[in-house]
Amino acid sequence: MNLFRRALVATAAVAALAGTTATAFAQDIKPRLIRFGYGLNEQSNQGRAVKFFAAEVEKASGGKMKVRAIGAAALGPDTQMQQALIGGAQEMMVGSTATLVGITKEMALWDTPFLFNSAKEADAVLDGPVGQKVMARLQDKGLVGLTYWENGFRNLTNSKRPVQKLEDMAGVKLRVMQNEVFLNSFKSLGANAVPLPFSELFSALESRTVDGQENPFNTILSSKFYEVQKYLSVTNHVYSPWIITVSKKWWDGLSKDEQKVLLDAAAKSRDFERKDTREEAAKAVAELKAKGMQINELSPAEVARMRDKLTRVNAGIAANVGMDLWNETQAQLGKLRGK
Ligand code: 2Q2
Repeated sequence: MNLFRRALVATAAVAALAGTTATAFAQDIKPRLIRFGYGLNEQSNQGRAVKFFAAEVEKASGGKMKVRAIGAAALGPDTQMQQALIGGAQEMMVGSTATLVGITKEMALWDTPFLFNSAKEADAVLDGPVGQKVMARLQDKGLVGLTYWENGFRNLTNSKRPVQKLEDMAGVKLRVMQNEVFLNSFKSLGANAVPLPFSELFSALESRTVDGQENPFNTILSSKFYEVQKYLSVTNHVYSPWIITVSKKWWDGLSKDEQKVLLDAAAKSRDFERKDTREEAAKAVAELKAKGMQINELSPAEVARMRDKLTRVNAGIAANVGMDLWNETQAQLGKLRGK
């Protein structure tokens, strides 16, 4: 074998070994810089999953598509990043579906109190026809949704008193996410609900501008809310998804191969993120206790009272998202529950 042939054989062997890289060469992929913003810090479940996504994109594109991950709301709170995506000034982000309600009203479906009884139900509905339909509605507004991640079941913290019964919520100044469903839900529980972007939450709690907030265990831990909140009540009052979105302006200029790289990486990141989040959540209560939080469960009777008050907002949500979507969701949940 001459030197040239030997080199060729060696190259082919390397290419075969690095399967993904070899295909990337044959694909229609240009060098791309993707500014990917998110609101939590790098050490959070959100930060870890963005990092995973970035690595997948680089690998699958043979290093041509680079994701610059920008966390801790350095590009602004969710609502600001959404506008940057719509205008084409930023390529991608991950954030709360709740902050998208002002853009796509169907997103309010996910804010329905006690909609899901388990993460398994959430996965089935979000990844199924209903979740995909809601996601598709973003396209008319200049956004492309790729996948849902788990933010998680939300629990209540505050610095005033342990919330053990409905009446304990009275007068608690509670930060809520910026939409009508959250505002109405917590007003109906008797709290003094104040909408605030997540990026302003820690300092609002620290300065006692607000007494409390609600978020999954993971976020209470990663955002160090335990430093400024004493009481945690395990309410699991709603399941929050996160959603990866892309600027449609930018997306439409990508080749099919480039879009596929992003879709595949998003699907992989979803599985990584949900697993990682669930593992962390399972250990979080013990950690939060160790950090000094006083944690209480609610009695089944109190959960029922809260549920009763909260589900009074359901009719309004159903009307807003549309009865067809609402009924389809309920039908799927009925099936999942074997009814
Ligand atoms: O309470 C919140 O706002 C959080 O649950 C969200 O995770 C937050 O808005 C993130 O979307 C920030 O990127």
